[in-house]
Amino acid sequence: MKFIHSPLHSLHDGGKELHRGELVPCYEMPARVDYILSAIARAGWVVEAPGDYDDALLERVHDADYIAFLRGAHEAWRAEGRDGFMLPGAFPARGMRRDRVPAGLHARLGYYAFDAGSPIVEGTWRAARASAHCALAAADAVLAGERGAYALCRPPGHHAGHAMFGGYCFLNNAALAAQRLRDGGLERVAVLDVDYHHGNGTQDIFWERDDVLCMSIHGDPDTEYPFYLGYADERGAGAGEGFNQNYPLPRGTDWAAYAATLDRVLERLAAYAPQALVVSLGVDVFEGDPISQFRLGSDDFPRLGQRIAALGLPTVLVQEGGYAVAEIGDNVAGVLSAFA
Ligand code: Q9C
Ligand code: ZN
Repeated sequence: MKFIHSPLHSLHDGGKELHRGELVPCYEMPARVDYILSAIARAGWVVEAPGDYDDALLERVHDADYIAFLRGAHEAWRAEGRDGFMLPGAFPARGMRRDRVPAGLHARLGYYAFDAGSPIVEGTWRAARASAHCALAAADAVLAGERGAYALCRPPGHHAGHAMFGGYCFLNNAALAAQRLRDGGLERVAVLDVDYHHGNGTQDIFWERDDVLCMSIHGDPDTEYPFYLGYADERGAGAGEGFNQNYPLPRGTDWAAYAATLDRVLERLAAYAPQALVVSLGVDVFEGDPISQFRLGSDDFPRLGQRIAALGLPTVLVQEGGYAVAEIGDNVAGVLSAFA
């Protein structure tokens, strides 16, 4: 098993997010990685840095103009005489134009964002790029024959769509890993998203495709972020019909109820007979998570890992959410212990 991490993640720091009408320090903070690294070290596992990858690879999954926007956004912000974190304040809602990308910086910011909770700072692009490289390197390790590889990605990725950012995510690391596995010659890849929040970005990217099965178990979007996607009747379109599957669960779901759904999901996933698996590993399903509402205990994470590992598939695990910072390391290591 390989463990991939880049210290460049810490360049993405210092922002505030709009949370229930108030600007608060970001829940998605660099210290999350420190706790995960400590738990990895305690387990005796060794972390490696990813290699460098050409930006053109990001366009296997994302829109070229969107990538160019992310790359240049903060520099343009500073060129306008501003500094610090960028947050959008206006979005193209129903009835408004989404068929043209406006010219102005603030207009483009709102066009590509879907919330005001995902600030861009000076180092965001470099951190997001390094995070994507971790996922690509983990996919490469699995292509080279590793049974498992863990990408300690930060910022996370599963909310980032083909041409949109939000939910603390800018580049979709899990989607990039899945695409890398496809480009490496595997014909069928499955993505299993166990983060508390629906993986709307991954769904968006693979919506019309049958070569990447997307399954997500998450808090019911009727009350949980991202609210406007993640319902059970979203099943994909065209060739992708039936290859997107959502399993929303109510607030307060505990391990017993979660495991019953998980078993059903794993059975359907196995029936697809994928040649590799990508896990969007959010541990914000933890009972102590400050922004989430499931009730999994720390003892449940090894159980979660064991059930996924029992599929026996070559597996890339990609870090997504988890905001109970003091416990995040043990919870992640609990899942990984089933693979390592
Ligand atoms: N401040 C992940 O777990 N928060 N993202 C909604 C706005 C957004 C979570 C309230 C939560 C995003 C990767
Ligand atoms: Zn989450």
